Amino acid sequence: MTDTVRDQAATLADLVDLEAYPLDQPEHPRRAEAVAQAQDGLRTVGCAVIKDLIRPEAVAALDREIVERKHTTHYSTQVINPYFHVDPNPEYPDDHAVNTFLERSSGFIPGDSWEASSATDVLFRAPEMASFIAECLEIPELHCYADPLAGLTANILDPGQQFTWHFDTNDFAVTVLVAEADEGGLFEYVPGIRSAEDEGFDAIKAVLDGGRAGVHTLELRPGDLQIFRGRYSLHRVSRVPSHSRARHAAIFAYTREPGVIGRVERTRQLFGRVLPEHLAAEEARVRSDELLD
Ligand SMILES: O=C(O)CCC(=O)C(=O)O
Ligand SMILES: [Fe+2]
Repeated sequence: MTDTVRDQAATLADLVDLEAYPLDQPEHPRRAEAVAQAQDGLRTVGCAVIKDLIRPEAVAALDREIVERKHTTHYSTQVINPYFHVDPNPEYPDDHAVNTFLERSSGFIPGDSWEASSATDVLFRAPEMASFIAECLEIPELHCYADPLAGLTANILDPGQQFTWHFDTNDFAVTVLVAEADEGGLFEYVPGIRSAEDEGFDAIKAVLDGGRAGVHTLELRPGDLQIFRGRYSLHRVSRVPSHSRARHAAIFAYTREPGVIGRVERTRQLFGRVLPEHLAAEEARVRSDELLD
């Protein structure tokens, strides 16, 4: 099995525990049960965890792929507000959420580091994964995020690093924890702290200042799949202490519409470069809401 994953393109059956989660059988009751549980989590707290979806041998293969590509990680230490802005905004008071900046010191392995036959890419692009996740999110269909850098990534938190409180620009994110820290590196979130109509600045500020009201800490183990609505839920990965192992998470981005590409400025911030696709998409972009980012 390990050799299969390493030497030739893996199949869904090599990667996913199809016995427990028959993603390849749309009518199977065990799949329906997993979908129902995930829908419940997503409706109530904007988060679902599908425990042990990835087979243990496959988790090892995914981590090997991350370790092999770790030299391509774009690390950046920045002091950001929850909207990924780095500069103060004079329209708001100094003690406002918009003008509260915290350290983000993780790195991303970009999508173009994985070739099409890699286990990570096969898992990301499996149609059974996209349709399962779409059902969990109760949306008609999903497409792999077409961004060549941000579609498939790994989030790397080396010892000493943290990914501070922020919102995602995508409505939801899909994460597979691949290697956990010995300590820290915990995913924490505040469900629905803002909405498309309400910025929720006061509640956000309280969390940035260390308040714990509404904060959930997720129990996530390697091989678990997390589906998370990060557009409206403030979230972070807590600091990995300097004496711990690194934390590695594969992040799969899917979009409702095909052909979506990320913003130029954000791409440069996260990956240190942009591709021609990003510049072209910037021209054509249509905003979907009026939120700050
Ligand atoms: O590494 C994770 O679990 C998620 C990190 C995150 O929130 C992000 O990449 O936007
Ligand atoms: Fe995020």
